[in-house]
Amino acid sequence: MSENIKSANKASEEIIQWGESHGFETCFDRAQRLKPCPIGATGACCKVCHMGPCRLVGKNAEEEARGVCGATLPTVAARNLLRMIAAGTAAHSDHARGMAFTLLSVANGEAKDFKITDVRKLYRVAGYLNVEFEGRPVNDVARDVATKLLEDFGRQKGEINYLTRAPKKTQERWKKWGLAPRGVDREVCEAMHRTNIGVDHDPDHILLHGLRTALADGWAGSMISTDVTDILFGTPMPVKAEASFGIFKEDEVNLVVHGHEPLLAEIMVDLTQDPEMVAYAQSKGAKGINLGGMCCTANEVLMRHGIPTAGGFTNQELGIMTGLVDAMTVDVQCIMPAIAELSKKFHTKVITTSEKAKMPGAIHIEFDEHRAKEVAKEIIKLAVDNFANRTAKGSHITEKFPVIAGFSQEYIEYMQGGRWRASFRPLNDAIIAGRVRGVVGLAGCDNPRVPSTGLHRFLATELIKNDVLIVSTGCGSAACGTAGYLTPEMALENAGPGLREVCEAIGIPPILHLGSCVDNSRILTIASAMAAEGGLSDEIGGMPAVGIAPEWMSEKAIAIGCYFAASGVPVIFGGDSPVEASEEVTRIMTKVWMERFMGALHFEPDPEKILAMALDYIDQARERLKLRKYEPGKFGAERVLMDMAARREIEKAAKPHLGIY
Ligand code: XCC
Repeated sequence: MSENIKSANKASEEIIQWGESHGFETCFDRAQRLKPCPIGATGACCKVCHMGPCRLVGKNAEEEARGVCGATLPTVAARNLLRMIAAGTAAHSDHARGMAFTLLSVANGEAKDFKITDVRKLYRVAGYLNVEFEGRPVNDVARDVATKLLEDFGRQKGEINYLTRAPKKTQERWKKWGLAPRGVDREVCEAMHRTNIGVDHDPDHILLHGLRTALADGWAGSMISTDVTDILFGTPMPVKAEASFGIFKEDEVNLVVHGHEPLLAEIMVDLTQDPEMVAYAQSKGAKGINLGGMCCTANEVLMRHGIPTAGGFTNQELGIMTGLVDAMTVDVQCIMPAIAELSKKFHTKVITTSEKAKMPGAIHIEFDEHRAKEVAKEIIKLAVDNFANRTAKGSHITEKFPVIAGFSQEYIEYMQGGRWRASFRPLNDAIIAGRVRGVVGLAGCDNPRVPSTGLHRFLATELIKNDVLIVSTGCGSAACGTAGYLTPEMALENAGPGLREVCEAIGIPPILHLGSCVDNSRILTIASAMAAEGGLSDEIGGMPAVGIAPEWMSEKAIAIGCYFAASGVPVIFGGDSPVEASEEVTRIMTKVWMERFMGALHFEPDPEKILAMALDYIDQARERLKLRKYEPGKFGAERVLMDMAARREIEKAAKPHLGIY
């Protein structure tokens, strides 16, 4: 048994310890054994050519160190960061490209198992793209929308479509500094070119292209993915679900969808309830088929259908160690290759489903949107057939928590004024009055190098105590969900009095689960809507808002952090800086970006300091906007508001389709 805690999540920790006592290795053990390379970790290693790798360390290293070609430490560190941004942008955007192609296939009648679910959203997006929609067949509109969105990937000149959704002033800043992305592929390609040996050597210039590339992620790739997924599968609205390992059922086939793409998972939602499939499961001795999720695929189907989640990134091996997972499908991103090996020690079948990603030791059943149901059936049958192979081996956990998820921009607008008066007025007013001190986006991965999910938990509770409303995504949401934080009751028990009052009045939890990591784009459009509503900043920059990714580990997180910084949001990442070796690069990301864009990217390993920095940024923004000074405890005792249960009843009566709430 280990002395030190590896996960802040009780259920996870229990499985980790069970695994240790049974000789199963996980990322937690490997993280302890493998110390990060001290040179690479700080951005001081250059391996872009074969005269190196050059390690820019040593007594007199600092900013004067040079590689064989003469590249300085700031150049090397900036290039390393730009390559991370490019990789993260490519990941989100390639996923988005797949979604846009699926929309096109649906419009052309070539993907018969999918349909356009949210026509209203399709029209909204058509409006952003200047696609005529009135009086036209839905599929024609969808075809034009998909075609226009696809242009954003390969466009050579001009600007990506959605930049105009940002406030004018934000757009002007981008224009002034040459940051308006042309097309996703062009920016990623240019990032790789510029960081190739002997091309761009000015750290500021390199990092400006980093921001341009990141903006292509946020305002094209990720935003396209969010919009198309909403069009195809519905724009999320609040839905009740459950989180943690207790979602697995002893007497049903447990099928887990893990990864990022929602297409296969969406088909599974219906098919696992299909009478033919259920009968098949029963014929094999199971009571039914229980679909669960992991990482961001989980978030996609949780947001739209209330499918339960077993948690985020560091829970994937632990899920297999419950011994209850009959099959786990994995597509792309954040899949640990370790699960294939581990699964062999249990009965779990790991199935890779993307043409882009295979894994030695896994079964490959390729998903194809043109025969989605057929592929899904094959996988479900494989899971069902494997049910009989379950043994008693495993760490069975029963703990689970209720979760309210499904907060889209559209729903947040609706809940603040109904369908015809949808707005952000109440939230802006609550911030102006000081009931809500500010807003924090709590996002990003969970990480085995800290007690996993622990920093998310600490910041979530402390921020809401300080009357800060949280919007969460990705594994940040999973961390909060598996801690039991995504419920309205969280506001009653833990939020500061001002925030609690607002949550009760509107009927929301103090932590709003906005979806998967590509859904960080929802935060961009929410911030833009708040700017348009008036009374706060008239651009994204200058809002009392901060982004935090306390346990980040993926290059995708870096791309996200940078598109928020370029859009005007100060961002604080946990852990040590991947460019720590260069003071100049650190200065550019913090001071220089702040002056130009009102955003910044900090790295701070101490969670108490992250909290203090975030509150300080919020209070500074309030002061600059000449808002009333935030006073803790000022609100909350004035009047009794309608209680949550009563509010939900009224909502339900007014909008029966929201009855799930
Ligand atoms: Fe991956 Fe999206 Fe990080 Fe989680 S938060 S570990 S990137 S799954 Ni995106």
